Amino acid sequence: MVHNTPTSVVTIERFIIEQEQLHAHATGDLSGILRDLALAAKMIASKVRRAGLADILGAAGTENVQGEMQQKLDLFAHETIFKAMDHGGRLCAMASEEVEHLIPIPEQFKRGKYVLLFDPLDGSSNIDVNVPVGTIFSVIRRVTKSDHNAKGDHGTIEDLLQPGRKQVASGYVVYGSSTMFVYTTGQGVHGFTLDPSIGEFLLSHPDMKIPEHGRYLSVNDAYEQYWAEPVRALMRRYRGLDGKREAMNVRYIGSLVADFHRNLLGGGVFAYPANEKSPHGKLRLLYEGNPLAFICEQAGGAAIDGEHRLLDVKPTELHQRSPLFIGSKGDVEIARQLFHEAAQKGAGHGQDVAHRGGANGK
Ligand code: P6P
Repeated sequence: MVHNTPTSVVTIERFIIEQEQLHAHATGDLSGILRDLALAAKMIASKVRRAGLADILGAAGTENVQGEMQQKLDLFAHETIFKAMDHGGRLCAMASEEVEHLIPIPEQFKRGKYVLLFDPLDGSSNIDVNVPVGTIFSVIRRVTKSDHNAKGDHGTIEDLLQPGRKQVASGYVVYGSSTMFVYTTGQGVHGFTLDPSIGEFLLSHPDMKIPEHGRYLSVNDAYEQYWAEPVRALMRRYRGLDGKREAMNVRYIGSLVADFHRNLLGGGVFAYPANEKSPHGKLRLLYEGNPLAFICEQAGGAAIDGEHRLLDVKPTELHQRSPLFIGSKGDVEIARQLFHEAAQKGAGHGQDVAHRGGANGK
């Protein structure tokens, strides 16, 4: 007997089209960007999967091959995304963790109404120990006008330096035990798992939500000696040492996308505070913090740089760093309140640097 059950197989292409149809005025440009990013993700995944083989093959010259391979992988991921995105006529500029300045759309291609900012392969130093790595991306509508050129005018740094709340889409790819593509366009967060046997991302995690309070604390406490006292107090709270919260399990693998993804599913907080050695924190606002913050808020979580919502920070530099506390809303709120109380008492907490200006790419 044939069971005419509806196909449970929803590819990312089908899902993107169905989401687009929810918006009467959608032109299909944003859908095209997401589809092209999914293609780039598949190409990067196939290379990342074989990185280990290069290590084995390069056993004689492990260091050289591995070093070149890592560099190649970072640059391969950058080139793959650039070449997947430069000709679609939907972008007017790009920015990448791998490139110091704004990346223009090549002259021969039409320019469009969006900008793309991305970290092509975050955590690539983890590849040689087989720890999951990730790609992170952010899409924002241009603010500069474009009607002086048949192909559309080039985007400017002004189009890139917008607060995270202006994002129209963001997402990440985690190259882990499976490859997942997770994104939002402001209508919830949806996760797709790559089925290598057919080369398609299939909907596996519709409408992802992060628990209000979480199990996991992800922080590198090797920096404890460099943290301001309020940060130390916060970590004592998360560890249940002040009796005001049940202790969280510490899970930290030093790969932002992998740590964030686990906390999105299981609940918890990822924290990379500013410290004496990194007074602006380590993570980049525009193509690491902001895209994950958009995802997190859409999943019911929160993201701050200290006392303030991360998505409200007005960027001043393309590669500026920001402190980051991101995850379960209730747990991030603990951090915000604690920093606010410290600020009220006049005790420095060293976070919120971007709000005081002077945040720089250094
Ligand atoms: P630390 C990887 O190098 C990375 O950029 C992120 O993926 C990760 O969260 C962070 O740095 C780890 O930094 O200082 O704890 O080694």
